[in-house]
Amino acid sequence: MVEPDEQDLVKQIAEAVDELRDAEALPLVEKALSAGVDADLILRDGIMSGMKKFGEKFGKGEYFLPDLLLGSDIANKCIARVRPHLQSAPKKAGTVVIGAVKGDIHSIGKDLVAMQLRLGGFEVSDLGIDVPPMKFIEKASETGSDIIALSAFLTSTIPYIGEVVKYLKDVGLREKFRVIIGGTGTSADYARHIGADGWGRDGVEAVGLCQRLVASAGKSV
Ligand code: B12
Repeated sequence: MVEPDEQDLVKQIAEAVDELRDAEALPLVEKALSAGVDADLILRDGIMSGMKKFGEKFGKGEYFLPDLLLGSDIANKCIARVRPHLQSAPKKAGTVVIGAVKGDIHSIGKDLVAMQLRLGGFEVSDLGIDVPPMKFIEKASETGSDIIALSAFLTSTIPYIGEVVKYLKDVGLREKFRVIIGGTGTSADYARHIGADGWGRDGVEAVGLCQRLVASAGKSV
């Protein structure tokens, strides 16, 4: 049960992130943590909700690139502050290599997915942004990963997801790793179309998807 005061604080965090109020967002997060508000709630209904709203404003032409950069910076600082307080799962659920595909520098959503997978008990190797297709395969082989998770946002970078699947086939490793995808502009249909094993809307879906894929390893999904 969330108290009205707590709900109000979380709403204020979402508004401060959305309205790019740099000086206020982090102190509000700290205030909420001190007041005992659940860190997962602060992340989901506060910071992430604010990020979603400023993303929509950019889409509508109400915000411009410098606003996005500032918003990302504010959100990242807030996320870093709540991260140690988030609930984490105790045992190893599987191993994932994640990154944003070649040419793509969108990191915020990918970082959130990586964080939620870690909280879900997965061991995650985060290759960062602008990752060439073979790098994913090399890292997955080196770490004996179960899953390769690809993040892409741009019309010009989404095709690199398909490149990873193609290279996996070329080097005879397609059956060894499951491939999941996500990011604005991708979809479950697109995942099927390029022969990936799944698509996730957000970090929560990514955790469920990875759990199912690890559980079904060796069987067709
Ligand atoms: C912030 C942002 C930026 C920031 C990124 C900062 C950073 N460090 O990440 C900056 C300013 C750098 C940027 C740059 C550009 N951007 Co931009 N950006 C955005 C914006 C507004 C929000 C993205 C975001 O962070 N959202 C918040 C997070 C929490 O959500 P998310 O990213 O969607 O991630 C969630 C899910 O997608 C999913 N997910 C993400 N990855 C994965 C991976 C897996 C495996 C799974 C399962 C799930 C998953 O889970 C995440 C967590 O919930 C989007 C608009 C949008 N609606 O997506 C445009 C958007 C993606 N950008 C766009 C564009 C055009 C650009 C630029 C080309 C602009 C320019 N003219 O320079 C450049 C390209 C840079 C490059 N080479 O990559 C377009 C893409 C259009 C297209 N079809 O190509 C968009 C859609 C905006 C628009 N409506 O026009 N951008």
